Amino acid sequence: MKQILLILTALLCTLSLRAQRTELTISDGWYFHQGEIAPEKADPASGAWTRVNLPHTWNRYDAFDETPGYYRGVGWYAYAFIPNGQWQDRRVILHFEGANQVAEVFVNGAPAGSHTGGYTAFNFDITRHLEFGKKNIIKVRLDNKHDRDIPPLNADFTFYGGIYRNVKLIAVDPIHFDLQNCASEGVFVETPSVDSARATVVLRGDVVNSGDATRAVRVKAVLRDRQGAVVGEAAKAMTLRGGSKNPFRFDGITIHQPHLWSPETPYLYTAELSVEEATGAKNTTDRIEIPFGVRWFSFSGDGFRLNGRKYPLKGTNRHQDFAGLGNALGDDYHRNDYRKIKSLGFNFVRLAHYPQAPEIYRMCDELGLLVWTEIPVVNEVTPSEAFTRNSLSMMREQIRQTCNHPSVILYGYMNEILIRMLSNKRLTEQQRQQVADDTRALALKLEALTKEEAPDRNTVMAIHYEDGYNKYEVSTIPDVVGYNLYFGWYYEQLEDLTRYLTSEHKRYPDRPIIVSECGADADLMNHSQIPRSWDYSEEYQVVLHHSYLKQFARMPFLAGYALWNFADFGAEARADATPWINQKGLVTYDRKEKDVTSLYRANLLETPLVYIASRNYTRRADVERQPGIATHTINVFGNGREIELTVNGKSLGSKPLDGNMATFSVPFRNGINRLEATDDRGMKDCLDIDFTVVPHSLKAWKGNDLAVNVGSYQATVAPGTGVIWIPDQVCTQDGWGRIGGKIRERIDRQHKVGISQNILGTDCNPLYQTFAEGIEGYRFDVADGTYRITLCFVESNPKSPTEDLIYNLSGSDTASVPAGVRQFSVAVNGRQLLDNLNLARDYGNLRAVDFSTEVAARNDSGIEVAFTPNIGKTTLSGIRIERIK
Ligand code: GCB
Repeated sequence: MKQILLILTALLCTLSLRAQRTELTISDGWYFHQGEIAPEKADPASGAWTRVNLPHTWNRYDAFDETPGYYRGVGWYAYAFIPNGQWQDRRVILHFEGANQVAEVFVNGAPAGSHTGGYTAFNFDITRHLEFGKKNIIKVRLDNKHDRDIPPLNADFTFYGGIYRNVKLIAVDPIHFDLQNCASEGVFVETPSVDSARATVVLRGDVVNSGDATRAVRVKAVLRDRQGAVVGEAAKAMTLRGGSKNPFRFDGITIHQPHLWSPETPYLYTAELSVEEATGAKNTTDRIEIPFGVRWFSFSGDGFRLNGRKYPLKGTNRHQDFAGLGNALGDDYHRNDYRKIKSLGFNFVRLAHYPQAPEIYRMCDELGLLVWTEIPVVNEVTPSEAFTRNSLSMMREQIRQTCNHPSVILYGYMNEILIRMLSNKRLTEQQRQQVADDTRALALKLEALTKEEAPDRNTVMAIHYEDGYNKYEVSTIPDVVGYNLYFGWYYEQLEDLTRYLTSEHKRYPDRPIIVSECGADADLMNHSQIPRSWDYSEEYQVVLHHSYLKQFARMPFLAGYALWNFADFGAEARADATPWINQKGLVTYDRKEKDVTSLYRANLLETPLVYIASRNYTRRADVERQPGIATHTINVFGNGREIELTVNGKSLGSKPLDGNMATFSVPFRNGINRLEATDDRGMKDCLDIDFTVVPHSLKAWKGNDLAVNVGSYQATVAPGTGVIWIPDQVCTQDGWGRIGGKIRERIDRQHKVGISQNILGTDCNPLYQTFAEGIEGYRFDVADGTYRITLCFVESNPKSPTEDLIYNLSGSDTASVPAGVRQFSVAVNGRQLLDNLNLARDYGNLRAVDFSTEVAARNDSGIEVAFTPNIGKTTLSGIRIERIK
């Protein structure tokens, strides 16, 4: 009897399980065709399609090649499958976690639905189109072309096209929780009142009966704690007519003495919701589990409070792409990022500038990271009905898809939305007012919608350093104002941060203020002993963040900060040290740590830490300052009080950690130098630095490779080869250096040296982006011997024709050389090496051009390179000598 009962129970369980939801991720073996597809090629097997796996973007490569722009247009996807025979009497939903940006979906040729917006999930009930027992084809026509009615219009990130997130088939009983409420979970968990004694939980949603017959059901909710113990329950009987959708709501389930969710204790309860048939076998027709958290928070002019205590938000922004993959990242990549963010000690993330993958919100709940999530309305709005409609629907989708997550506290709807208008000097005041009015009108609608949809969250927008937001009353609309501030980078000095924020706080004492962005670009190849803005060095990035962190600590009225950015990210229009990416990441595009990462560790973590910075610069070269010794600055980060540093066992003394950092001037000798840092608690770190000390007088030089980054005050370590191009210098007596010529210093972007453009034909932009123009000579007083000398050039004159134009020129005679282009000759030790070199004519603008030759230094001649101009000014970007014998 007992056995029969067991078998019966097992059977009932299987039956009821079979009746419940099945989710199947369908990522592999899709077909893809870039562009519109001709009718004769419509069959994915026609050969016009390639096989791809999802996540996929068609801009994986072209957003990173040397041709400006990337494909923005149509792409077709197809997926062939035989539907699971057990799904015959079920509803089948096709669910996309995200596809950029307009999707039209067809099943077996019939339209199944369309969706606008590249960053939120959407789904369609495809049941009626399915044919069981045979092959079915899903096709998706996706379009990422620029569209004035779809946000984002323009922004500093790449708008990759493709189905770049997961796609799922979901099979459910005809009686189920609504899956088509903006592709959300269809059930919403709210905690309208929480304190440490009790939490009130509200559950609401809709049950759908997509069958024909009327059915009687019971909707049940069970709340469980982490151990599985029941902490609340509710149930409701409902009669569902065929083809109807029926709302339910459980008010006032109370959890006593709740475990509060916070980044330190991310405690999650589970709400189990089920629909059961009220008659017959009482099958469970649908069942979902929603993790939820219990916490309360508030923003004021005095900062942020979580669960009743002041809680400064310490966070980072994060984009969703990765080197070599574009934005087509599997969930593991996302998980790795968020684990890393958490491990650095942050408690807050801003998902700039769009909603991100669902797995991310889940991770943030679980890891304990507070979240600001926003829709991609960036830089400007289009005053059209369609733009407004699209923005509102993105916000509605974002909220419904993410509001069950306790981690989410802020819904954002605009980033630097007046930047185009405020920076356009040609606009009249009337035109400006018009733009501001249009923007305000949209902001007010988004604000109202967000308040209606998510009354228990706060609204936010991020503005830039411009009083226009106050003047035109745009910043007065959201609950919280995020300030994207780049003092000491795009403008003014580092310390102006405090001046400005303090004055904003004085003007608007009730305004909750977050620093929503701050940062500096840095490339692992650039290293500077005199770090300054726009040098892309790891060292300046440290200077900036160090200063900001100290300043934040002195402004307790701030709700917090989110630095820009966790990782470098694709920004196709940029051409900095490494082109096509924004390099303000703490980690590189492929997630290597920059120095600054550990400054944050030291600042945020309580576990004792000592860290000698410059892990990416352990092979160095420089000129001696005293015989045999070159002096470089070394930063040590830590969270103790004091650091002692030794080099090769010799103490350089102790220094207090100021803002988690102590800076030492370290005398390096040729070869391996062992650095050891010890703090007042006995915590240690050590690092070996392999230093090549170049003697002042090259006669005594024992090395065999001396490479100089001409026109630059910083060192560049070439990626790949590791060649160290040391800073340039003016020629010294008995030494080496530049004769004549001028370094291009720009004063628009602070004090940047050189140009900010991509250089073709090299992976080492910084070598070519700096140069000496009008240079007369370069001298190395080396000992007699045979050397290889390499000269590096680039044509940087913006007036030079592009390559295409060049090939239209009639000939190479000087008469046809366009104005503004240079032509010069180069001789090495009296022998003419380059005769009338014309970079623009022969190689085009902004292309790296190297020449090398052997040169003999005899009878104390050293090596002397002479530049003679014929047209315009001479130029030189890099010079290198290698000893052959
Ligand atoms: C900003 C923008 C962000 C950019 C960043 C930068 O203010 O909001 O999208 O990437 O500056 O690096 O310039």
